[in-house]
Amino acid sequence: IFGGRKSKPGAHPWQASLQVRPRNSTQPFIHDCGGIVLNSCWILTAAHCIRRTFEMQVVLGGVDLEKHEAADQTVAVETYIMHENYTDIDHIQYNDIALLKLKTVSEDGLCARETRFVKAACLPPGPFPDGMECTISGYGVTEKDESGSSQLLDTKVLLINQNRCMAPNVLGEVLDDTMLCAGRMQGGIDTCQGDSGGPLICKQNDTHYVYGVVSWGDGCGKKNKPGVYARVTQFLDWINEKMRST
Ligand code: 4AZ
Repeated sequence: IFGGRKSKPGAHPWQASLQVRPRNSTQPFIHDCGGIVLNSCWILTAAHCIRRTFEMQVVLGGVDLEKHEAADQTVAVETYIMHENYTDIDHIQYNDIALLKLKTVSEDGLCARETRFVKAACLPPGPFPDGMECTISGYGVTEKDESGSSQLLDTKVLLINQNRCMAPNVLGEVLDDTMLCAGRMQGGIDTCQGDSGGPLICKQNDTHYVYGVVSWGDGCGKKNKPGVYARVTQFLDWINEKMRST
């Protein structure tokens, strides 16, 4: 996160750290991407975060990857479902969305336990207006640290009109309707590498909706280069169908 500040415990209870290690290894897991809690056993993330040859786990509840916190819940990933139409064309991510099914830890069929520090974000009921202020969070690269932040950081961004974002001096015609832009046109406030798969959350009537999934950008925090997010409202049927039938 560029232009962020340290998140308070429990401020983003849907935030996941998606961590990986080579299969059949005993190496420590390392943070690779963000994710978003949809319910006890399902995490929404970016398709480009799926590492087919790696073992994956998610860590929920904490705000510091280097500390063992009482609120931490570490849950293994059972399977992943990538969007069938996901493609990367010259680093532009189309249909950049995936689901992680977590392993059950108990006979009640639950995976993560809901607490004050671990909670689901809601799926959005429909589009939100351009200019709305929403929140990004993550452990990714910052303006001060190219290796990312062990502390969860957050900041506020604005939803940017699609046609404005498709202007030639902004991101251009490469955008499609599976994407949305959010950020600050003046620069300095943005997601970056390591935040991918994490949440763009918009609050309406005290409910927190996952409106975007951190996907890609032209660098980080640059003037006239807002961040690009998978547009969750385009994937509601896909998400509900996969969670229902898997
Ligand atoms: C990345 O490399 C990445 N500024 C994620 C988000 C943004 C840029 C790059 C948006 O995963």
